[in-house]
Amino acid sequence: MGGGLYSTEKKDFDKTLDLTKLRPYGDTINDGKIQISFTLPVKDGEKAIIAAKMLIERMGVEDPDIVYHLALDEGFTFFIAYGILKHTVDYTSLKVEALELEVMSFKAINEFIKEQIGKKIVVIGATTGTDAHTVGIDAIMNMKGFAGHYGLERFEMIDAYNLGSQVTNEEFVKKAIKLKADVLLVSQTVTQKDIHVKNLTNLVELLEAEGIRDKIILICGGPRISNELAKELGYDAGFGAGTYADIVATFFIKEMVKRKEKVL
Ligand code: B12
Repeated sequence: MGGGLYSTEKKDFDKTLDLTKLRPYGDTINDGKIQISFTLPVKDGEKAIIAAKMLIERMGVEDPDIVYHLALDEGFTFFIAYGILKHTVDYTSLKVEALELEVMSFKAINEFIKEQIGKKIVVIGATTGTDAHTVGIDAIMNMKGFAGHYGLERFEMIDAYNLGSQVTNEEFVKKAIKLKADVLLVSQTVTQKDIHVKNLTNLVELLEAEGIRDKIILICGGPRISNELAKELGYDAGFGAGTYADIVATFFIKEMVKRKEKVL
């Protein structure tokens, strides 16, 4: 019997996973297949498709196939394309600042604070700058919490203040000083034109100018925030999508104790 579309014959596919030459996976290991989508500010049509293919090839993607294009407006076209990525990365050479945490339970966190810290922890959270997204910081702070995980306001040993959104860095720092904050939680969702990087950096500068950066545990979070980026910007940690209050609380209570032990 011949091959055909639904053949169950064994093909001689590449099955070697070489982590020094990591490539995307589509149907089989090392096939490099990816999907890309973007919009071009030109009218939909044959010329736009050719331009899209040329751009994709310049990204290092071979054999581009435009599988969908849609006129968004008179002068804008949206594309979805498949192709084969030529590039590889050496996964074994990567050194990433990943947070390795054994997440504690709600009960264990309260007990740990009572026993190891001996006072209520003051935590202030806000979405800062022009960013209006509140759902992320609310998920971490609000009493009812998120996806079955209580928020920080629910913890007996945490005094949690949620300042809401569009809080200026100046207001945030003022509040931190007034309430003698132990922990600051900053949420950033909008990343257009790297506005989050500028805003997060400005907060660090203000805290340094006030001489309180070292006295505070400074944490940022948001869907496009990684621990790697946070460290780069001068934060103690960064958390992305899928974070819950217990995860971030485990980090800051352990960090507080670590700092206390260093002083002794
Ligand atoms: C709801 C929403 C809005 C609402 C927000 C209402 C509100 N009260 O929050 C409104 C309509 C106001 C809005 C406005 C805008 N939005 Co909007 N919005 C969204 C949407 C649909 C959902 C976001 C959300 O609520 N997620 C749910 C929460 C629970 O998830 P999360 O934020 O990731 O939070 C989790 C983690 O990231 C983490 N986390 C978050 N913060 C923190 C902080 C700390 C300290 C820690 C530890 C963890 C942590 O924990 C959370 C729980 O796990 C997204 C698209 C999407 N589907 O994601 C777009 C989206 C975020 N918005 C977007 C944009 C562009 C805008 C506008 C600029 C649009 C415009 N042109 O006007 C404006 C911005 C206005 C402004 N000044 O900020 C873009 C952002 C693109 C980018 N990367 O910059 C998105 C991705 C949509 C898109 N695909 O284009 N938006």
